[in-house]
Amino acid sequence: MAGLPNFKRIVADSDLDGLCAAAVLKAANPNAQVVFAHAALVRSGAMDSYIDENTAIVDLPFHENCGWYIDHHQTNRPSPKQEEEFIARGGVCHWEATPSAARLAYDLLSPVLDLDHLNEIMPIVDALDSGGISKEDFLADGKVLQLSRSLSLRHPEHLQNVLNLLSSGLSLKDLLQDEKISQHVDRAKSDRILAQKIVEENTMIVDRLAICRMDEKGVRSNGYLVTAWAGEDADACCIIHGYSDGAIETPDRPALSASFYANSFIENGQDRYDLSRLATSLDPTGGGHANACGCRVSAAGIESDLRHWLDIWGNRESLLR
Ligand SMILES: [Mn+2]
Repeated sequence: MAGLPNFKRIVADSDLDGLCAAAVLKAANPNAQVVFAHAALVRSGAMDSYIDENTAIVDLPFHENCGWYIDHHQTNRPSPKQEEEFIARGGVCHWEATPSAARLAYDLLSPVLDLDHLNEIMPIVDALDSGGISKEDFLADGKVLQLSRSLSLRHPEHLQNVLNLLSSGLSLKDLLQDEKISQHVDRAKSDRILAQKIVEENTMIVDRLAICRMDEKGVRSNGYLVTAWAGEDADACCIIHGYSDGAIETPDRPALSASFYANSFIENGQDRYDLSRLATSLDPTGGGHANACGCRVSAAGIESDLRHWLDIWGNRESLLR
């Protein structure tokens, strides 16, 4: 790999984007160990012992101790000073505003590596990670959307299985026919039916913001499920997940968190407001993309945080433009 850094370990986000980015890197170095995480775990320091100069970090917040940083989230981008210091001590930084981190990794490695088996999944990863899924495709809930929802730190063996199959050159079609994979894909399909019901029963629209309370429920939803339900009546949604007695280290009982998503199903819905200002207004470790981001719920609690976010939202034309 001329010009690209060596790495022995990959720390990647545990969604379809992070997994595909890790599959690209692992195709270049099949012996690399892949550790899946999520943004809050990196920001809390819980991943520190996995991160050194031989670690590539993809689709996650910047960490100065890694050797290779690959990401596309606006709020994760190291400052010019951070980047300078990082490079001075031998780090390699690839930050680009690509639709997905997997796309960035693919663009970096496809000149030196045969990645043709990923050609079919890449456009779907891009669309899923940047709000580019059409309402029609979302409602059709195809196998790749189901696969993407099946990926979670709650099922680490499934993450490693999909990763190994993808990085070893299996086509998307063959991957989806694998029996073990199918079981997880089917689980994601039926989970969505349950999540849909919870969204319908626990979402209210306040001032064109759809607020969905999935806390204490053990079910998760992405933004698409809520914005599809809200239709033309909301510009964005806020989803509360987790448990009041949860912790970020326990995937089965996560801490309370809020996710903000623009309504990508309405015209110009994607780039109307910078929602990351909501995600960082109470939690300095919050962030992500302007149209998809998240943060922890503060010690003040859900009701208090929601009032704060709704105050900002009420002034969105001046504060979030
Ligand atoms: Mn991503």
